Amino acid sequence: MKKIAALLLGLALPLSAQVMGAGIDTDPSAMDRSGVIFIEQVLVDPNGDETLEDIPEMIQVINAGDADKDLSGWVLAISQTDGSTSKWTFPQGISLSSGRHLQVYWGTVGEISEAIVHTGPTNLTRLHNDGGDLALFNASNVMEHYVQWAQAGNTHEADAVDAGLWNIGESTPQPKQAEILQYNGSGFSANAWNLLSPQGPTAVEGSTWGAVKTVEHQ
Ligand SMILES: [Ca+2]
Repeated sequence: MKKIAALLLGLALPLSAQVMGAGIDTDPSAMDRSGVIFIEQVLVDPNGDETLEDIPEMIQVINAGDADKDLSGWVLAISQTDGSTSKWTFPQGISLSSGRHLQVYWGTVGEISEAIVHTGPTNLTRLHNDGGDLALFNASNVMEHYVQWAQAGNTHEADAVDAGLWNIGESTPQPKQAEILQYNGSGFSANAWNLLSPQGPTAVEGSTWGAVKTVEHQ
């Protein structure tokens, strides 16, 4: 847990919600996408017995935009092997400041702090160690970000491809125990993700969030 907590770079939970301008893009889904909230890190296979309530998987999101962002009603969803979805909704009133990070502890119990939210004692499916995916949707049910590891063809892949957030058939390597999938900001594909050892040096040196901001969605 301490190692996970040490990864936290900062966060705040202020008040306001500000919707980014839609611009002149003609794609309705892209118009509805904020384009500034990203899945930044995913701990798929934590040390210890992940079926226990005190051994969380972890999903970290970042606000790469210039304004605070209300995440009330946003959704994290993973595909299940039977084609269905297991999802968790961000609580009402949660907001992420510009440049800050929020860690979601998946499947564990705990108090909400400025840095961490726990999904609580739910029936959420754990992140599949052998291969799975994770999608982030905004409150309008528009996919904002996506990652797929170790195997392709998960339920959300097709929608992610349609949204310009993934390439069909791609997946990242399988994360080993305690390794973290880290988004490096270089577009929307498996190549935009590195595997980061919690004990090792960063694998994302040189990544720039500015590169993400300049990507034009389809
Ligand atoms: Ca897992």
